[in-house]
Amino acid sequence: MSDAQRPHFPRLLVTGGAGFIGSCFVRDVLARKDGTEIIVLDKMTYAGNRENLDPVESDPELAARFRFVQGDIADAAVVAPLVAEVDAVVNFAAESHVDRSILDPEAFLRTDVMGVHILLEACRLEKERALKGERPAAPRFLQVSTDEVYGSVETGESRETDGLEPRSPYSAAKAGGELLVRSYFVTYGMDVVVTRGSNTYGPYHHPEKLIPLFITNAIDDQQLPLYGDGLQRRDWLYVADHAGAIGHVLEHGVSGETYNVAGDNERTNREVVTALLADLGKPWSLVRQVQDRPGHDRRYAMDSSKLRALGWTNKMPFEQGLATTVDWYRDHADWWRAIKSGDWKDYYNRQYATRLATSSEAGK
Ligand code: NAD
Ligand code: TDX
Repeated sequence: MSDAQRPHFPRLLVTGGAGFIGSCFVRDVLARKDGTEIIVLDKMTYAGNRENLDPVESDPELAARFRFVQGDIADAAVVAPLVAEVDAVVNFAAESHVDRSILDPEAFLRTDVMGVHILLEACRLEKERALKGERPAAPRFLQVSTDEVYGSVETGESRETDGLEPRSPYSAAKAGGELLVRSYFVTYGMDVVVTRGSNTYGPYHHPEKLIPLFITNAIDDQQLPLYGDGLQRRDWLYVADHAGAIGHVLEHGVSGETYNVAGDNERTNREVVTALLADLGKPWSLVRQVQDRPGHDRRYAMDSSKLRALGWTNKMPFEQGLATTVDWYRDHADWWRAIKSGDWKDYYNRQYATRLATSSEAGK
């Protein structure tokens, strides 16, 4: 392997690595076979799923460079010794669902703000150890953030220098987390980078989010609860592209900088639903117009020329990525049926029972 191909950070702590995007990052980085070793720290909330890491754990070569630890990023006693072992921390761990943040905000503050604080403190301790010569360098810290911190963007595209105007408990907590990260760069001179990704979709996506919920409901001929007029706009980013961008920023990002990761696939929710129903061969009559999400952000859109200038490009066109995703859910019914059982029913009823009972035809 040439020096150019050798990773700068060969030992990684990946927090939230049993979730949707984190597990894709772990699978893809280990599959590069460049010698990188990964420890995953994951609390295994309802969103964590060990099966997402099966492709790693069932391959002896990949498994030899992988370790799984169940624990909370907000628990300093768990976090500190793990951070001491690695060259970089990539923080995917979060409560990540806007609707759950509206039902129950507190868990979001604990993980998305306090958890980030605990991780940063552990990195700061390691920086002090590096200064004393007890380790070669301080760890790099990469915070995985979101386009939602910009708030609803009616026109144009958000740039990294724009102000943050989060509007849900989820996005407010994520904004708090990344502002803390920035403060550790300014105050303690720590090596930190932040990514802000667009709405991500693809295989292993928990079925509480729009695309996997609607695909799996439609497979079972269940109703599809479309919030409000369905004309909200999102920019869709394929999960492997998002994970690749995070890897790129980890390797090449300038310390203290933030990078937008856009998919450049802006669609209304109606357009997304139309496309996935066509892929599934299911009728629009499944769609119900239901009560809107409170404070629903109308549109997200970002300019990611800063990341492109760093050498990253987005590969997956939306229609192709969506068709691949639909096929994956068709082929992996055991994976999502296991999630859509047990506690899922309580959540689903809390979120949708009244909405569906008072819904109307969505009209095409
Ligand atoms: P996810 O909900 O699928 O996974 C989150 C993972 O974090 C789960 O495995 C969960 O068990 C773990 N976790 C939660 N709390 C934890 C804690 N206190 N300690 C340790 N582990 C904990 O989320 P995702 O969609 O994969 O998102 C990953 C990250 O990317 C999040 O930070 C999210 O804010 C960000 N993001 C997501 C999207 C998206 O569209 N999904 C877009 C932009 C940014
Ligand atoms: O049942 C639904 N009906 C519906 O109309 C659901 C679950 C969603 N929607 C709408 C709301 C949004 O306009 O679909 C759009 C997408 O909703 P989500 O999948 O819940 O995603 P969003 O709220 O946009 O947030 C996502 O993208 C940014 C992720 O969940 C965040 O973690 C990420 O930061």
